[in-house]
Amino acid sequence: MKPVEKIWINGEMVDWEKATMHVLSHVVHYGFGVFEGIRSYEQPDGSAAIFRLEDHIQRLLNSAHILRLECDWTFEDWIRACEQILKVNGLKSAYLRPAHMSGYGKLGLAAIDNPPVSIVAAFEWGAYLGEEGMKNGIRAKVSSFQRNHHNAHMLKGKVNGMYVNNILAKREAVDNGYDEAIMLDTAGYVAEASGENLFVIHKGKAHTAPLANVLGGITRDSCFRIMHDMGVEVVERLIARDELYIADEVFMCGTAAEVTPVREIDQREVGTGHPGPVTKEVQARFLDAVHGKRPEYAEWLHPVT
Ligand code: PPE
Repeated sequence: MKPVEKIWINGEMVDWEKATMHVLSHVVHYGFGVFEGIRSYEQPDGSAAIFRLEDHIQRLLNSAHILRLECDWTFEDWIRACEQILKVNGLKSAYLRPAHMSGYGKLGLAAIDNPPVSIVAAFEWGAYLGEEGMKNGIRAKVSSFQRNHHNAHMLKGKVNGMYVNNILAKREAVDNGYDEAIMLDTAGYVAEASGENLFVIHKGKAHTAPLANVLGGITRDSCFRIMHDMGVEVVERLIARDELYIADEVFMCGTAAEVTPVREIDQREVGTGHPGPVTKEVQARFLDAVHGKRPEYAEWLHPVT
């Protein structure tokens, strides 16, 4: 991570090196906090635009609501903080990381009124699963770690502590020479990847896990719209593990990973072993949309002026 000048903390712009919090902060011990991952992109006129900013901020507030983590910053405050963080740091194409976390005060699970720590950071972050993966597809492994049950972890929230589950899966995959982990839900159906939602293309139709046990990805939602515009039907349904093996195409999508093709799963080639036509078209349209080259998706871009 390449440091930039400032990080927004509780309404102040703080120097990157001084952006610290107490080691006894509640979130450090129990992961009680929520966060977002957002990307901004340089536009053809040289300005910056944030992709689906309002949807990300709404999800941040929803996540806090799920945890009953009080937040004094309004929707508008978060929007302004995201715009400001890009401006003060002179960033255009960046990854933004807002977070709202239970801070320092009391320890113990019962602590409820510790003052929260709210941050928005922004920094450069290239292709999450590698440039090569974006182009030729990645290799994925079905994880031995199950996706947490939706009644154990509240999966509609982007909750800090919940990500231990995802990190276990990711590390296992990387330790075994794969790029990414695919997690099954507690009933054994395909849920999502460690940091992405997943689409299976079979016989011209797209299939993805229903929302109940996955994060409601904003990129997932964007892919729905793109495929609808391409005339590709999208079905939300339970997907069995071996459907991944016989799929024509599989791709992952998320803010960090954007749209990344999957060329191999558990040592089985997916389709031809190369990114397929639907995946390539979704990826191309998505990348054009975020870079302001598709007027029909202009509403997704929040200009930073
Ligand atoms: N599922 C999970 C578990 C997930 O973490 C993400 C985003 C998604 C799906 C896709 O959601 P969306 O970004 O709204 O399309 N993962 C974030 C964290 C990555 C990280 O390593 O940190 C991200 O992509 O920003």
